[in-house]
Amino acid sequence: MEIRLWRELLIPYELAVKELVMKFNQLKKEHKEKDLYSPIEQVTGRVKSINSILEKMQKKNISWDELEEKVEDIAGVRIICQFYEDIEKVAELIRRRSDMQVLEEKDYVTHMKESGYRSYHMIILYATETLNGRKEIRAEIQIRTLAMNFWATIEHSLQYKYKGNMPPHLAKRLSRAADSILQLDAEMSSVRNEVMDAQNSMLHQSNLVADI
Ligand code: 0O2
Repeated sequence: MEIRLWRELLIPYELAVKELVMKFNQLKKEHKEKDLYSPIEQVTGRVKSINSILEKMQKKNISWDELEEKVEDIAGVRIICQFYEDIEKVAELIRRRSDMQVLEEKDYVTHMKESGYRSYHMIILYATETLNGRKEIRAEIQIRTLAMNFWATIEHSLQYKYKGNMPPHLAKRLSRAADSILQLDAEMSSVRNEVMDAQNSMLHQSNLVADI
């Protein structure tokens, strides 16, 4: 496909990523303004590169007609949480929204992938409005803890380096590291209430200073 046509195709996806990142950051801000603990710590987004889209189409035998239905992560948003329990809170916030419709949920948090990957994925339908009018697109939202994100980032770089042929000794180490991440999240959860109290009182104080 010509580059001009790719650009045209990707316009609503670029818009969706920008809007979704802005909306989730706004949710984080709203929690803070109301002196509430925010289950959202950080939000990032990206539009999948053309090369990556082509690779996925090849790997999964996806035709051009099926592209927008079957490559569900052309628009991708990642929501990072501090604690394990926050993941479900964020998922529930998304389920209750009227501006996005959840099509599918993939729970790799309780059902870890063989690699050791943990994350909660939601595929949503999201309406965009461009010069060409209204278009509903699919987007993938990945929700994970800071610790899960640490693991996934390192593993992703290694996957990239070894192009899917990860040496077994490395895969084993990563699998052990994934167990440690699980333990770390559990330990952190046990101090969650203390941390939430501390953050709420810090927020309250900074809001008081801002009011002066
Ligand atoms: P990117 O943009 O480089 O992150 P797939 O397993 O990818 O063929 P599917 O069914 O399309 O299949 O999606 P899945 O498994 O729900 O999730 C796809 C995305 O989740 C990946 O996107 C990664 O971002 C992330 N992911 C899934 N498994 C792993 C894993 O083992 N390690 C890491 N680090 N991330 C994973 P892409 O396509 O890889 O693209």
